Amino acid sequence: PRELCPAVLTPEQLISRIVEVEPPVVYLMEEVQKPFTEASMMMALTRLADKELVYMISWAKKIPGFVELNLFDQVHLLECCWLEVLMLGLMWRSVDHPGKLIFSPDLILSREEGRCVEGFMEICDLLLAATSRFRELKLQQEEYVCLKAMILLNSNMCLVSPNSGEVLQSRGRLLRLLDGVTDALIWAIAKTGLSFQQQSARLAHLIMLLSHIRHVSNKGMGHLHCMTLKKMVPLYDLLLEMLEAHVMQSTRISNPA
Ligand code: AOE
Repeated sequence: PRELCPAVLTPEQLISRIVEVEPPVVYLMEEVQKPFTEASMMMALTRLADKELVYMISWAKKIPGFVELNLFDQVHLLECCWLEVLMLGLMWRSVDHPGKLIFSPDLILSREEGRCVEGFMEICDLLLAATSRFRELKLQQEEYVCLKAMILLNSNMCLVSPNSGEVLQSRGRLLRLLDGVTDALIWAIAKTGLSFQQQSARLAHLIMLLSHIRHVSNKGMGHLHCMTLKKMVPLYDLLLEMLEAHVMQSTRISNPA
């Protein structure tokens, strides 16, 4: 029946909806005593991520169509993509500040400051490299919000094998949502007044950056896992399990158990 279908939005309407539901910039709002120690920097980053994750959940729920997916898919998508989404947000905040990572307006780090956390500089360099690429491309806000929604909706594409009607139906809705966001991104790129050829190239460049972000996220998960084992990140058991699930996933191919 018609009333059960969400009204189909035009690309323009979809983008303005996604722009409207952007989460606010989060402040750490704590005195961070410098110079940082490994523990104090990890503590600050964890507190920040903690606040951002709360906003991320309500952001996802406001993406048109997301709450119509089955609950397991909603949870699984968020589990898969949270660090990628945080990282893309970080890149967007940092895009006009070459060489700096704007974790929050009150937590700005350069790669040099990353030296105090073991293994952090390597991740910083990957984050800074992707940020520079976005700067070169002059990423627009409308493109940014589409990419972020794509990360969310594309994050568990290959994981669950549909084995029931309900799962299959939710999967179909997910693919349609993803198509909607793709159309929105294409529309946003078309607005820039580039030639057809250049529009296609820009779409390809932006989407290729998503695989880089997935890569940095996998590296970051591994790093976070090491830090957690060193007791540098105060994590609840449940979060710890979630993190371990990620690390096992991304190492499964390289060292099969
Ligand atoms: C990137 C962006 C950002 O805004 C904040 C942070 C803070 C920490 C940073 C990370 C980042 C970049 C990569 C870093 C990492 C620390 C080490 C790593 C630098 O190299 C992230 C701190 C994260 C702490 C929380 C970890 C547990 C969260 C589990 C969440 C989960 O699995 N679920 C299901 C909740 C999903 C809710 C949406």
